Amino acid sequence: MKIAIVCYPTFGGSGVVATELGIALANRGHEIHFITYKQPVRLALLSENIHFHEVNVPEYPLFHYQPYELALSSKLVDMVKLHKIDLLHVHYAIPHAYAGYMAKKMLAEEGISIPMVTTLHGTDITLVGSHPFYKPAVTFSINKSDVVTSVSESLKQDTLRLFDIKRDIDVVPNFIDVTKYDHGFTDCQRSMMAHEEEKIITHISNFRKVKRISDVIKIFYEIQKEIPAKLMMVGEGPEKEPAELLCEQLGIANKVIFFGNSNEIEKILCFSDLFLLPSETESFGLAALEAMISSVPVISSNTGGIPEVNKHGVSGYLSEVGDVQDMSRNAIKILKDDKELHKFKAAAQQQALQFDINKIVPLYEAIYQKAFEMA
Ligand code: GMT
Repeated sequence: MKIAIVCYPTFGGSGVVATELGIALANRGHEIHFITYKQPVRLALLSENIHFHEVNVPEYPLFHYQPYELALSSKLVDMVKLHKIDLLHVHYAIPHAYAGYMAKKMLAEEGISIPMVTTLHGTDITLVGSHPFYKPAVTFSINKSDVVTSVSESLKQDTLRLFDIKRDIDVVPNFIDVTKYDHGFTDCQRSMMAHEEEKIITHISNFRKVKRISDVIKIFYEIQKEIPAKLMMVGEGPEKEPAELLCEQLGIANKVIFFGNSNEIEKILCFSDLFLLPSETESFGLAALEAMISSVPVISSNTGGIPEVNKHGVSGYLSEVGDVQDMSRNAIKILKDDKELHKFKAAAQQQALQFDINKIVPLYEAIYQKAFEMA
């Protein structure tokens, strides 16, 4: 099948999922065309089966806002015709589902019928999409997609609650390529990051408000009072600077390392002992899954789709959003006893195996078949 994948090419979870899905589909013999404004960060190599088409938005001084949706839908029309693409799979409703639907209608005018699958990822529904300024367009493009998937049952319920949806939504969870985390390297170079007696705590995100970055720092502050530890902060975003300031105010700046964005997530997780994800809301929590497959237990909030991934008392612990004290207590409980830590590490990896890419990608292939029947 020839599939066009539309996504954000940056470090966000939706772009990561779209890219990994495209690579996996290409390995299964499909021809994949990524259509976005930059080559996706997790797409290292193009190949016979993996193509990238850049969407250019020419600057025009009259426009206060450059019309990306227009450029994207035009590019989709051109690429579908040029490469005889069979199906559009758009990730993140805004503005991709809207632009995809316009492309579909333009192609229909020329007698070309193409099914469109929309995958909802989270903030496109829970934060941005439900804003009154976007809501009618998001509702419309969800209702007009041939098949809609959401990355968790929780996100499906949020979508049905927040929008006037007149159709089914299929749940297809995020997934993990187990082989990527099956390290060829046995030495995680832990000693470069921490002394032997220190535990390594990690947080990875795009440092947006929704991630409650100050909770991450406060939880670590409590942990390091009882257990020698270092905190690895991976990612970039608006909350990074305030977080650095908070570390200085709390006198722990020498114990916290800010990495910025990284393409070496597997290596960082390889030497981590515990992962913190205290988000306000999280449709799935791909970062938690990446930690778990690396045998890193997760201390998280009990919100959105996280409980579908992180099992309380098994792969980590869940607490109410903002309950820093409970999260700190749970973290210390896991970290202070090596036997307990090992038990949680093994269980975290076991739980993550449920989301093995080889189980999930066939679900998307079945979704594509369904889209052809619906179109
Ligand atoms: O805020 C992020 O984590 C980025 C965001 C995105 O769309 O790029 O991630 C969302 O999609 C991921 C992949 O499906 C999910 O695993 C994340 O939980 C979700 N983020 C939120 O819901 C906040």
